[in-house]
Parts: sequence; structure tokens; C-alpha cells
Amino acid sequence: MGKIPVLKVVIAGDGNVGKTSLVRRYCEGKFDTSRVATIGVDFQTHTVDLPSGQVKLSIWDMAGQERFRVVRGGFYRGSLAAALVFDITNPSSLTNLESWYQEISEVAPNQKFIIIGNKIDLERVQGPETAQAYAARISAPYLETSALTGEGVSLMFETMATLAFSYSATLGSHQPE
Ligand code: G3D
Ligand code: MG
Repeated sequence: MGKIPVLKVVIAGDGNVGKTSLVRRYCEGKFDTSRVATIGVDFQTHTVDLPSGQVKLSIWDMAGQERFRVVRGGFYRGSLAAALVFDITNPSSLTNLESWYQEISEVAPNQKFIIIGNKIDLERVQGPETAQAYAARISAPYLETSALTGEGVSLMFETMATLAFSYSATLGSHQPE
């Protein structure tokens, strides 16, 4: 049996858009939950079956650090894919994704992005066109989710695993477990 590649991914976006809820929904009841309380990062792992074989996602979720830019650089380092999450009932959380994108790109210039419109169980305040156009501009897939109902959540993390795996293949090595 070969080692399962471990792929670091990060979840970014404004406070309250549902980042922690998405990670909890996906990882609920799974093994290897831990908390790096000293640096204020929630960290969970989850195994994903891809057509190419199993990978282990190590999912980094900012624990209330959205307001503190100075502590976020190390958080992104070594990440292979980032989800930029906004709340479909809060248009400014979509507008703000550009600054999250810029900040992450500075630290990890070639990593892959996915745009997530969360809270689709609630009433939309605008159509998906603006988000789709932004996603197309940064060459990212656009998906919609509800951490409340679970809709779209597995697809979100499977898509991140696929992006992270293909990017890691271009780097030529995986971090062994
Ligand atoms: P964050 O980690 O991005 O800061 P959280 O966001 O996961 O803490 O979620 C912020 C609030 O949004 C929480 O509400 C949470 O229950 C709610 N939420 C997250 N995802 C969804 C969703 O898909 N649908 C709905 N309806 N609500 C969602 P509270 O009230 O606990 O602060
Ligand atoms: Mg959170």
C-alpha cells in the first residue's frame, strides 16, 4: 500500500459566511479532528476517494482571524487549493472575495481557487451571475452550497481535492503522511 497523499486546503472569506459550518458539515462524524488552539486555526482532515486513488484533505479554517490580516500569511503557506466563500444573502461578502484572492495569491501564487456561494437555503438577494462572472475571471469553478441542508457540500470538497491533487502533481511530490 502506498502512502496516501496529504493535501492542504484553506477556507477563506469574511466572518459569518459559513466557513466553519461547511467544514463541520463535511467532516462531521469523521476521524482525526483536532484543534490547534494556540494559533487559532481549526484544522480537520478527511479522506476523499478520487478516480486517481485516495487523498487526505487537511482542511484549514480560520478561527475568528478574519479581522487580523497580520496572522494570516502562515495560514496559507503550503496550501494547494483555496475556497473563497461568500454568503448569497450578503453581497458585500462577494465583493470582498477579491481582497481574499489577492492576499492568498501573494503567499501562494499558483494555487487553485474555487468560489462558493453558501446559504442557498435562504432567499437570494441577487442572481448568481455576478459570482459566476467573478469566478470566470479568476478561472475558478463556481458552486453553491448550504451548510444547513448539506446541499453541494460534498461536491465542494471533492472539487477542492481534485484541484489540489492536480496542482500537487505539477509540483512533482506529495507531502507523505
Ligand atoms: P464563519 O466560520 O465563516 O464565520 P459560521 O461562519 O460557520 O460560524 O456561520 C455563521 C452563521 O451562519 C452561523 O449562524 C451559522 O449557523 C450560519 N450558517 C452557516 N452556513 C449556513 C447555511 O448554509 N444556511 C444558513 N441558513 N445558515 C448558515 P449563527 O446564528 O450561529 O451565528
Ligand atoms: Mg469560523
